Amino acid sequence: MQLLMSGPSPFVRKVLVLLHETGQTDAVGTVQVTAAVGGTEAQLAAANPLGKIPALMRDEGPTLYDSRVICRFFDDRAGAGLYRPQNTWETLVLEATADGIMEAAVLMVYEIRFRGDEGKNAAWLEGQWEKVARGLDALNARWMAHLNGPLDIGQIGVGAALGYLDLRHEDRNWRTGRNALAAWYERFAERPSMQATIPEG
Ligand SMILES: N[C@@H](CCC(=O)N[C@@H](CS)C(=O)NCC(=O)O)C(=O)O
Repeated sequence: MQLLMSGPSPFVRKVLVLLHETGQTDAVGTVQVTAAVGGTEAQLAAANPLGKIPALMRDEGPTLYDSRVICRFFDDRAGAGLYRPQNTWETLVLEATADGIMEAAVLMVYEIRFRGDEGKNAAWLEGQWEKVARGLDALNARWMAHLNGPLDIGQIGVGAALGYLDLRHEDRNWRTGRNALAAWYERFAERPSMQATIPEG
């Protein structure tokens, strides 16, 4: 199997962390591709019509895309139980919250990349950051018991999202006023799976 990816993507990191946590890194090769709005590589466009990473080309069966689908596939493959069979809906909402934070944070990067500092729409950027901030507030206020429980895909998503904020939005100081979440991330970031997947670039 081949995972189409690019280093800094938080959605890719979710998959990579899950692969480490479930002992499946040897089952997958990685292919670096350019995933850019308006500049999608042909290989990626052929694998995923949406032109987004991650995409997983399998030896048998069609290509899988969207990190949620790929994570679920590898969880199932390993019988890892990272979707908490006893608490699936809560776990999926936590994963969706993490994904939403990533989406807004990635869109902010695209806005600046495409329009530049001169042309960027400040109100739109702030609107995206409000989504991030509200998501972080919810995590800090309501999700700490879940985050401190047994490892699951929701925690992996939150770890990838916070790592991306440190990489691309350090100036926003997401830790301020969110002590519980910040303390949780300090510990979570020490996991070997997180250390092995620190994004670059
Ligand atoms: N919902 C998707 C989002 C993936 C996504 O937005 N990936 C970004 C990179 S971080 C991408 O490929 N962007 C290129 C584009 O939108 O054309 C997932 O969970 O995999």
